Formats: sequence, structure tokens, C-alpha cells
Amino acid sequence: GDDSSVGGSLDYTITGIDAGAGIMAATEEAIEAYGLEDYNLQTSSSAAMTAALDAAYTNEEPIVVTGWTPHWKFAKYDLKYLEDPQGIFGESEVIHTIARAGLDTDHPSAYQVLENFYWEQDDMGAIMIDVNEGADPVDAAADWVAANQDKVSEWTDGVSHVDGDQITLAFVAWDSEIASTHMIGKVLEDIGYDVELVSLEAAGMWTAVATGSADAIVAAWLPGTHAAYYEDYKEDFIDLGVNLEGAGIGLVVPAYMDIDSIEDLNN
Ligand code: PBE
Repeated sequence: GDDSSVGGSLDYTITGIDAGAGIMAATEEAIEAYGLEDYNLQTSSSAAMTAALDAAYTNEEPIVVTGWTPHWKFAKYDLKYLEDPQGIFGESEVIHTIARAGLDTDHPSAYQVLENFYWEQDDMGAIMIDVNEGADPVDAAADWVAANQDKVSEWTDGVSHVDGDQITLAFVAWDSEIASTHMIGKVLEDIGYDVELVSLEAAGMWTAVATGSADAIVAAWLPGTHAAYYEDYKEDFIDLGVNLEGAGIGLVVPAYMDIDSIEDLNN
């Protein structure tokens, strides 16, 4: 159309991901807080969002997406987070590992490994980039585990091997969680577990670990992103603490866009 505003150039669209993601709720909050009611937050998926970003970037077109760190998109494209003067998206986030009640006594080896699990953004990033370049997540995770036995052995040292006990890990098909869940699944397999990975919606993932239909998740973004899910279920699971630091969420645009703050979306 002939709307030459920032909003017009974006078709008043924020490209989102799956409806249950914490970042979607945070973006709805930001829309209200910054008076962006003209905008439509488009629900899609992690994969569809990055496809839209790739298409816009290739043509140097404006786009604003729900984005997060760690994520391979920052390695592949020149992007920036829009400033968030009202702090709607929160400060730095950490990712926690959460186990179902009783996992400590039922599967002490798995519990111990999950409790020990801690890695850095670049570790997760290496798997994500491999997958983005076309590797099967199973292979990318196995390659990382093979190349990082020093780190893995810190999680598994002194842990007794098992003989085919079943462990179910739930996750959501976010790029970051595809990487982490496949990686820790491979580590558990290597000490003898029969590991099943189950891909669910965000609410389903939290329900699964709270009710015990999943044994654990490594995908709990706190203190902000999954605060509502955490509050709902905190009596029902065991929080095994931080597995990654320095995570974050926000609205992300290509660096070539001439705006710096969420407030500028009103221009
Ligand atoms: N994410 C990735 C998720 C958590 C992991 C930021 C897209 C979310 O719930 O928003």
C-alpha cells in the first residue's frame, strides 16, 4: 500500500512462532505496553519463522520476528534486538533442567547426569548450526558428544551404567531445544538408557514432566519466559537447576533496518 510508516513497511506484522511459547505471551504484552495494537502477531512455528526471516533477509526487506539467544540466526545473519525500554522481555534468562517427581529414586543414574548437565552457549550453538546446515539432529548431537568427551565425562563420571531402562525426554521443536534434548538423550543412551524423545507443544511439555508421563525436560526458560508454566506446576516436579546461562528473548530485526527500539515500531 502507500503507508510509508514503519508499521506499513512491515504490513503491521510481527512474525511469531508456536502459540504456547513464552515469547509469544511476552510479545502480546509488549504489543499492549507499547501501543502496537495495529500489529498482528502471527502464530507459526520456529521453522516457519526462520524461513520468513531468510526470505526477507535475502531481499533486504523489513521484518520483525520473535527471536531468542542462543540461536543460529545470529551467526548466519546480521541482526539486532530492538531495545525494550519497558523491560517487557526481561533481563538475561537461564535454562533449567526439570525432572519428574520420583526420578531420583527410580532412575538415579539418569537423575545424576541430568543434575550435572551444564554447558555453554557455543556448545548448543555448534549443534544448532550443524542442524541448520542440514544435519540430522541425532547425528549433530552424536558428533558434539564425540568431540566433547571432556565435558560429557564431567556429567557422567562415577555414574553407574544401566541396562536398557527407559527414559522419556519431552521437548518443543524450538531450534535450541532440538539441540539440547538430542544431545542429553545421546549422553543417556551412552550409559545404557533406552531414550525416547517426545516433541510436544509448550504446555504439553510442562504437563508431561509435571504428571510424570515424561521423565525430564532440559528446556525450562526462566525466570521470565516460562514463569507461568513453572508457577502452575512447581509443586509437582524437581528443579535440577541451570544448564545454560546468558539466554534471552526479544523482538529481532535485520541490522539494515533503520529502527533501534520497540517504540520505533510506532513510527
Ligand atoms: N523460545 C525458545 C521458547 C523457549 C525456548 C524462546 C522460543 C519460548 O518459550 O519462548
